[in-house]
Amino acid sequence: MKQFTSVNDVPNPKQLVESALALKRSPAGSLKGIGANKTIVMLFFNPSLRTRLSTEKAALTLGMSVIEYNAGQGWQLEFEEGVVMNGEKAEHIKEAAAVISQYADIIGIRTFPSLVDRERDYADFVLQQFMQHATVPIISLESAIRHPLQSLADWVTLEEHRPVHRPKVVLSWAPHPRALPQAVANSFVEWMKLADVDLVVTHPEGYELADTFGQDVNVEYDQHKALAGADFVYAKNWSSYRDYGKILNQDLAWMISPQKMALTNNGKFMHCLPVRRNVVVADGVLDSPASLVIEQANNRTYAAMAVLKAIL
Ligand code: AN0
Ligand code: CP
Repeated sequence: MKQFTSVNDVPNPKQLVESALALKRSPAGSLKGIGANKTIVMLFFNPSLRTRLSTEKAALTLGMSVIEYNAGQGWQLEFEEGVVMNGEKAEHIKEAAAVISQYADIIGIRTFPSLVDRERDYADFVLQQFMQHATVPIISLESAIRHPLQSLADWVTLEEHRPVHRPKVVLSWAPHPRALPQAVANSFVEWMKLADVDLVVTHPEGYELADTFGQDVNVEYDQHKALAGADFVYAKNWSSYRDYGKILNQDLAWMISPQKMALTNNGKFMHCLPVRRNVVVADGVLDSPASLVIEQANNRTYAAMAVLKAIL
């Protein structure tokens, strides 16, 4: 594997899931040789709890060195070609990416979308600029439009809880007070299309995903109908793609409640975290045995280990 920015970079996604599951079972201390004398530099343009800690833990477990940089607080980067740099931007991406490549064997980048400029966000502009100007492999730690490490961990979690029948997996939009990226939802459907599951997406009108992700996906606008018989309920808020970056609906009737979970086939609850309690999901669901959210976060480590190992 040459880089990890979407499922399209993965030669065999199912095999990567199995690799993560195998790494989870590996004896402590047996993996240090894999990343010996290799360094990952992780750039965070935005906050992170899970991605930051789980990827660091994964790298350390493989024997790598880890350098983290709060890029949002560093020199402001210029991305445009041929600019007279006499404004706020102190350094061009050309030098920055080339310099970081001197210190890193792998570069990880977290860069959220603007939610204002749809064209630039959906070109995954910042990630693409790093890919163009870096000389080492790039791992997405969540870009403007995708969160592949999350989706890989989600698939691993689904496999661990897979029923004997082909499972029904429902991705449900849920309310949120702030405008959030579509990245988690985009990636989840992109990966689930390749998993052995029946995927249904439910959301209010106006929250349709971009064609790249939403095409060939079964959408049910009635959340109750969608949840009927679900084996897994994956809740996530995202802002509108159509009315780009806008909040069109804050109706708490879309929150995942114990009553909604009662419509499912003894379904498990999933969310990538961080989650707003009693807005996205009720306490009664999050605190119940049906919730897999902590195991999902745990599996982020094994997902990251599988990806780092495949690239190394
Ligand atoms: C981010 C998002 O929705 O993409 C990160 C999730 C992993 N969530 C928030 O900003 C709350
Ligand atoms: N799920 C996830 O990526 O969480 P963080 O934003 O805390 O990294």
